[in-house]
Order: sequence, then structure tokens, then C-alpha cells
Amino acid sequence: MSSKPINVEEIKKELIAKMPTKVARKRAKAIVPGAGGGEEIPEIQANVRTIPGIITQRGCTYAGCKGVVLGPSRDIVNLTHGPIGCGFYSWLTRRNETDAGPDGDNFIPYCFSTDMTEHDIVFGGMKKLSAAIQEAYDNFHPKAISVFSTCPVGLIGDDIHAVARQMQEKLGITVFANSCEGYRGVSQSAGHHIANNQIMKHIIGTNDTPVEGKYKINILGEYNIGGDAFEIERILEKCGITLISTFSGNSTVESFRRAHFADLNTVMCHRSLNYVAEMMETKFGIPWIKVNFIGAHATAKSLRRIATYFEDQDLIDKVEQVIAEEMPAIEATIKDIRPRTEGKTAMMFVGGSRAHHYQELFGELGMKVLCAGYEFAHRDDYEGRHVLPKIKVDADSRNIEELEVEKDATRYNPRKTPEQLEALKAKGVEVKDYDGMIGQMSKDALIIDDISQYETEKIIEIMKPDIFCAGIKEKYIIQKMGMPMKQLHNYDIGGPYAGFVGAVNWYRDIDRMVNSKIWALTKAPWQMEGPELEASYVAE
Ligand code: CFM
Repeated sequence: MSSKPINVEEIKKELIAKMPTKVARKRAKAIVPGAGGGEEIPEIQANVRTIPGIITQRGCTYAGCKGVVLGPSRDIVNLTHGPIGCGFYSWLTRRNETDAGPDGDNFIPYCFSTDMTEHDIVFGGMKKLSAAIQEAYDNFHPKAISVFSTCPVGLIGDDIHAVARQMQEKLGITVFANSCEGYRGVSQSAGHHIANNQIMKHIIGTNDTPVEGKYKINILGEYNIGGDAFEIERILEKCGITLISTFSGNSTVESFRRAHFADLNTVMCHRSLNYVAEMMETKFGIPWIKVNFIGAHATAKSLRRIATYFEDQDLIDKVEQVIAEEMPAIEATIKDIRPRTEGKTAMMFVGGSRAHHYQELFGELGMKVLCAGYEFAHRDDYEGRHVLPKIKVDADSRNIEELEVEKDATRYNPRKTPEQLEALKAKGVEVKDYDGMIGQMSKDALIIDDISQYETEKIIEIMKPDIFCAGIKEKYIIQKMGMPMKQLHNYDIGGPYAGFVGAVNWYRDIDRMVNSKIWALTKAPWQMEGPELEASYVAE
């Protein structure tokens, strides 16, 4: 447990001290202190290219488009146009759970790929793509097929959109393509934007069969990792709130088509889905609010915000009743566990929203987050959305299409008047806003964007947290340093961690991890005394 006073400026200096001058200058811009005490929020460098040669945590644009946003939909055939590795390594690795539902459609267990080879690179892969779409259709009769391009497809120039159009005409189902070559943006974040654009263009609002329900919402940016969305669904159902669609954990194409009937969009992961929230507001008049179902108190707060938005006493009462029912189990677990976790410290470097969301859960255990950062978030996820007008649009961002969305001629229906929105703001329900992470971290905490492997090792050495949260690429290096490591992308084998049930799971898992003595006992072979292990091959 680190109890010495933390001088963040000194730590920052030490972190970059050994870097070449130019690299150190660039990295310094991505490392800032927190501003949770009302200090001025510092500007952080984010969403810019990783310096070549640095080992980054980031993934590619294809990963963000196929793996993250569209992949978790259960009844769209998501077809990778590319070499088999791209499809294979993005297959079943994200723990986005699904439940086939009454219709029985669930294509998640399948890996769809055109298996591009050298021959296709030389002669073009469009025929192969048409054949693959046809084959997928013949075998599964899906309601929609979505195609994803990989790096070589962009390089040879296959017109995947033309193929999608032809096949849509031929098959009479929705077929669309995503130009999400891995190199197209600086990270997976670009892929989110591309997927959002295509969902907006091709699916949302294409079925006008009304949805029944008094309080109708969508959840944007919830991917059902480890069953998180199932727990959120349980709670919403208990409150009597109708969830039309979740973008995109365990989602169906039909739920997307009718998403425009929601009276409120709730945004979980601001980074990956804020584009859809904005576009749906412009097109259909549906306001959005930021929610966080990670943490018991955060969940309660989010439910109260939803109820306040609907301005309906029945719903407000029902939500209070549900919170009152769920909280005793939370409080009992915290009472048992907190004495063992109080004062312990953590670090989190993950994605574009969890490094922020999970701070609530650590707070509930009395733990302090010493240091946190995103892999690929933008400045608004760090500094808050008020910074949006100041963000410079660079060449890499310009490379991603900005959809021009207009009010829908027949479906636009503003759910709230500007006066009602103002009144909600006075009640603490900020519509279309997100404060970001920096303003919620203390001034003796550090925020680091796109942390490198070197900086990871260094910051652990300097600050010695009790637990480190990141992903599979970091896991074993950190464990070898004698530190418990929690994967916050796939939750290892744990979860759900969302909602009330999830919070209890989290308290228990973190308790076990930070209080286990095993990590302090691990030593590399060369640190151990005694004879080295020897082995030899025995041939029969
Ligand atoms: Fe949003 Fe995600 Fe995240 Fe993300 Fe991701 Fe993920 Fe993530 Mo891994 S959509 S930004 S691209 S919350 S896959 S479910 S855990 S990096 S923090």
C-alpha cells in the first residue's frame, strides 16, 4: 500500500526521463494530473497517432468496427473480407454474450470470412465476396449481412459497397459494407465511428411498427461483456422501463430498426456510441443522457436520472422501490469486504470508457485510483464535452466520414422542449453532456493517454499499486512483476460487473485479488535460490 505523498510532477518527469527528447516532449502532452478538487482541467493529448516503435495497447480500426460495435449483434451475419487471421482473431475473443431469444437466431458462434489469399490480392476479391455473401445467405437466411474490409482490401481497392448493393438487390435483405481497414484511423475508435455511420444509414428507423411501453429507452454503448447487459435488462424490467434496443450487446437488427421509437437514449460508453446518440437526436428528436451502470451507487443514480427525465411520479416511486430492494445486499457485502480493501490502491488503463466507469466501483471499496488512462479515447472523454469545439480536426480524423444528418421529414418529433430540457438540467439531469474523467480524479492522481509498455512498467515501479487493470497484452508482464492484474476488457472469466448483482461480484473478486499473498511470492527463476530445473528430451 503506498502511503507516501504523491508528487505527480516528479513522477511525470521520471516517467519520461529516459526517452529521446522528441519522444519525451510528445509523451509529456499525454500525461496530466487530475482536477477533481475544482482545479482547472488541463488539456491532454489524445486520439493522435502512437509514436512508431512504441508498444501501444491500442487495436486497429477493423477491431473497433467489427469486433466492438457491430460484432455483438446476434442476428446480423458479420462477414470479414480479408485474410483468415483477421476474422479468426476477432472471433469469440471479446466475451460479448448472447442469448438467442425466441427467434432462435444467433450467429455469434460462427466466424464468417472470405479467407482472402494471394490470388485474390493479385486478381481482386470482389467475386469471392459476392460468393461468400451468397453462401452465408443460403446457409443461414439472416435478416442482414454486414461486410468489413481489412487492410489488404483497402490496398487493392475492392469496391465492397458496390458488392453489398448488388447483393442487397439480389437477396432482398439488408446488406451493407464498412470501409474499416485496420490502418484507416489511429486506433479502434475510428472503427466505432464508421460502424455508427453505417448503422445509422442502413438500419435505424427502417421499421415503423410502433413499440408498446410507457417509458421507452435505448442503451447506447453497452456490449454485454460477461453478461453486463443481462443484469442491466433485469433491473430496467423490474423498474417497468421498456428497453427497445441495446447498441449492441445481444442486439437484433429488428430492435435497431425500431430504435427511433425510444423517448430517451441512455449512453453508457460515450466513446464508442456518442455519434449515434447525436445523430438520433438530430434526425428523430430523441435527447440523450449519460448513464453509468458500473457501480451500485452509479446504477442507482442512473436509474434516478432516467426517472427524473420522464417526469412521472409512478416511475420515480418504482425506481426508489427497486433501489431500496437491491441496496441491502450491496451494503452487507461492502460491510464485510471494505475493512480488507480500504486504503488499497489501483491503476486502470483500458479502452475509452472503463478506466473512468470503474473508478466508482473502486471508490465503493474505499480504494484509491492512483493512475488511469484510456487507450484511444478523445479529449472530450477526458476533459468533458465542453472541449469539443476546441478539438482540432487533423488529417487522420478527416479520413473518417462525418455523416450529414437532417431532421427526418415524418419521424422527427422533439421529445422535450428547450424549456423542459433546462428544467431537467436544474434537477441535475444534464442532457447531451459528459464531464469526462479528469474532473473526477484527484489532483494527486495521474492520467496518461495511450500508455506504452515501458511507461506501464515504470509507473508500477514508482507507485506500486495493489492492483493493476488492463488487458491481455499487459496481463502476464504485470503478473510477472508480482502484481495482481485484472482484465477489464473481458473480465478474465468473471462478471457481470454491471448493476447491483455485478457490483457484488466485483467486490468479491477484487477482495480476493488484492488480499491474495500469491503475487508477492512469485519470483522469476533467476531470482530464486537453489538448483535450476533441468530437463532433457527422451527419445524412445
Ligand atoms: Fe466502450 Fe467497450 Fe470501452 Fe470500447 Fe473496447 Fe470493450 Fe473497452 Mo475492450 S466499446 S470504449 S473499444 S466500453 S472492447 S466493451 S473493454 S477497449 S473500455
